[in-house]
Amino acid sequence: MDVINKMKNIMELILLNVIMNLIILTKHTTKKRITFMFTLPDLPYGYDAFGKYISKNIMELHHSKHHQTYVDNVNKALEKAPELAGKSIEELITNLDEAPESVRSIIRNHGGGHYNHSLFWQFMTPDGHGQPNGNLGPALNEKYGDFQSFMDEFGAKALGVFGSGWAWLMPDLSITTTPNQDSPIMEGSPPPLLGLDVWEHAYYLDYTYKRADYIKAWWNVVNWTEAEKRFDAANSQ
Ligand code: MN3
Repeated sequence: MDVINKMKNIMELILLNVIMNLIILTKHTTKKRITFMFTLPDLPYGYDAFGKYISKNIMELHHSKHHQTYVDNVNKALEKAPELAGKSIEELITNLDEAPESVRSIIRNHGGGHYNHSLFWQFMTPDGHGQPNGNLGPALNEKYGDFQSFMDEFGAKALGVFGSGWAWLMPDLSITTTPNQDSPIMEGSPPPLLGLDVWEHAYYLDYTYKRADYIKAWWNVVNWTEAEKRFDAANSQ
């Protein structure tokens, strides 16, 4: 009888141990998954940084609501496809065929939105100096004749995006556009030097339907230092 009771006690202890370990393991895994979630990046300037060019109202909504929604939705998609956890946003949107079909279009649209907007905030600065210097300025002049001609062509392409999308300056200095939240990197292109969000949410409160006026104003806040840095990095590879 004593032996049986002792055995029972030992079995109970072992069982308790297994349960405790399972709890610790579950907690650990949950914690690990959360660290892979995407977060809204802070802006490197205040919502009111762009004064008359892009209002505080637009900046606040665009960052804290629109961009936040992209982040939240791509995180929700990853909860449904835990096998994708730990991948960078670039890895996710350049390997869309690896995502389960049930979350693929969410990752394309909202993952693309998170990637594009994370870049877009860096492409602007309250300390814009109007034109690129360094290596990029002369390279643009060589390709387009002069800086004004480059701006005209970029502006025309941005204006020509039907519906919602983006205009991009690529490392080879070509100008391209994408619909919705697609990024050039989805098609295997290198990351852009510069990009302009021409979704209505980016300008309608300030410019209503006048996208051309928004594009014209945007040149005043372009972060050419960032574009130059990206141009030099692309050329040193
Ligand atoms: Mn936007």
